[in-house]
Amino acid sequence: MKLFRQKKKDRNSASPDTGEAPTPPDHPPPTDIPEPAGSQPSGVLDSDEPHGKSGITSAHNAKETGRKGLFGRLRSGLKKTRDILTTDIDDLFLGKRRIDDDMLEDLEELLITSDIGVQTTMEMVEGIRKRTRSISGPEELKTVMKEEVLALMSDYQAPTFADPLPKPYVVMVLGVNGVGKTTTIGKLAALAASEGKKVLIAASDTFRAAATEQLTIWAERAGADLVSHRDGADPAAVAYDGIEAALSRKVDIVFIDTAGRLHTKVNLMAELKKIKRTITKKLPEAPHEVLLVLDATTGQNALSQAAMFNDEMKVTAIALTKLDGTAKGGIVVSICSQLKIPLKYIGVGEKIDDLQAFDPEEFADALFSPPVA
Ligand SMILES: Nc1nc2c(ncn2[C@@H]2O[C@H](COP(=O)(O)OP(=O)(O)OP(=O)(O)O)[C@@H](O)[C@H]2O)c(=O)[nH]1
Ligand SMILES: [Mg+2]
Repeated sequence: MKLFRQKKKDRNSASPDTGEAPTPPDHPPPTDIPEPAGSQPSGVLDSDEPHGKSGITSAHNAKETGRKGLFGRLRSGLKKTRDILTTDIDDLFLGKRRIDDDMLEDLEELLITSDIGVQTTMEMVEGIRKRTRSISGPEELKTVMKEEVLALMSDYQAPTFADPLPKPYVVMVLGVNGVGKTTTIGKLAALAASEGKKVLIAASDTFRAAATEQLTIWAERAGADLVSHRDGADPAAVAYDGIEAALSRKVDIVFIDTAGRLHTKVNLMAELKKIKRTITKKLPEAPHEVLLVLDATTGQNALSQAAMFNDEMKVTAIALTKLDGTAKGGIVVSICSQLKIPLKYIGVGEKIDDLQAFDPEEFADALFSPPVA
């Protein structure tokens, strides 16, 4: 299994049109970059994984240990969301044996609190309503909910492999400021490097002061080359130079970091398009992946960000960050069921190995599994 794969077909057609552009969350530029947990990333989901689906391969030997570790991190990251979906469901049944309308209403509220979203919640509750006869206690309800969640996420279709990948394989990374673009690039670069890929990062966020310094640290940590210009330089020129360097150095994968905010949204979109046009001049089929980074803690706002970027930039994949510690993990179900863009990666922490390939079954397991004794 490989980290970077191509899509089977273009599933990037429709996305909900929400009109107004969302306001980017304000966040101060990160000054303190968390230390990696180990000297090497430990991302592991290999061909022997139980679900046999998407996978991030690692050069590590301790596959099983790593897998358990990753699942554990996913599970603990989702604790707040799981508490809503499981503990609170136990409470719903207090003094009752059967599901009634009041209980379904309370359930709706719980699901919306977890940021599954109104539309997705309605679909899910409808599915549960049809099956109430077979539910006579909280555990059965959780089982049914897990099945409903999985059914809603079934739109997700793991991309198929195209080996060998085009070389260089160019991933342009987008998202509003503070969502975790640079961090995700650092994590992905480290994973790709651990698979033996030669990686180069182009520092095309020349807008925010210190963005290049932050990326330099991540590149060093990941063992990747970096192409950068001075602050305020033309981001498209940096990307162009990055592709040129990648071609001459025989690089396998290029990540292009971009700004999350310019003076206006119009400026930002114009700049992103210019970067795309410019790299196409050097490499006509690039970018091979337009990866949108979304922050799970922004909840439903993430969906409108996806619509906005997709309209302008034709997003081909999503990375969802900050699933650790949020009570809004239900957004994953919304993203999978409402967007026609594959959710490929999830971020479960700030460290270099806190990134996983998204697997719907594993996610549903982590969301509904009972506490470990
Ligand atoms: N808890 C948690 N924090 C994360 C995760 N991913 C990123 N962060 C943190 O989010 C903050 C912003 O991350 P950046 O990678 O700088 O975000 P960015 O999108 O590049 O931001 P701009 O360059 O300002 O647009 C940093 O403090 C990161 O450590 C994650 O999966 N979990
Ligand atoms: Mg950044």
